[in-house]
Amino acid sequence: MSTTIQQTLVLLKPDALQRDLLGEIVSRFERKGMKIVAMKCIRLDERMLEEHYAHLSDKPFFGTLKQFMMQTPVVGMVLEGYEAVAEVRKLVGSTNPREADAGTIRADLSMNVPSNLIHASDSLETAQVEIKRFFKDDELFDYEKITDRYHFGEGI
Ligand code: DAT
Ligand code: MG
Repeated sequence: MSTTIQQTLVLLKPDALQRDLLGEIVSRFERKGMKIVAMKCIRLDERMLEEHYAHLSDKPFFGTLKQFMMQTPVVGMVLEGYEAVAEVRKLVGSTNPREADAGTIRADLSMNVPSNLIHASDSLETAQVEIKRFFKDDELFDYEKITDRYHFGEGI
């Protein structure tokens, strides 16, 4: 089976910051073995959110969602690893935390939308667009982790 190294975008939402869960969430990705290739605080504005959540612009909760996302800065991260897009979504869990599988970030640590702690890109195409939306090329770092050497051949 062939696997590919991918990058994906994560945003730690204002509820993660307010509830002091930034470290807990980052730690889950570190323990999983994902590589953090970018990380910074971002103050989202209306324009960025209208682009980022364009697929929800006709929903009745769109205004509330934007207000929620602007309450505090968010923490943006780019994570890298084998099949990173799907792997990160798996660790994050379903949109509604009460329907998410136990063991996921949303199920373990949250109760409701929109305060489900974290955004993660939902496909490789989306990830590429979202990384560019929030990070400049020179904010992404290429480096070797010792664990990179544990993968041989195809890296299954
Ligand atoms: P996801 O974040 O799992 O990719 P999404 O892209 O469908 O889910 O929605 C983006 C965010 O919008 C979601 O994380 C929380 C919020 N949201 C979605 N459905 C909602 C609803 N019915 N009421 C309030 N907020 C909602
Ligand atoms: Mg989404």
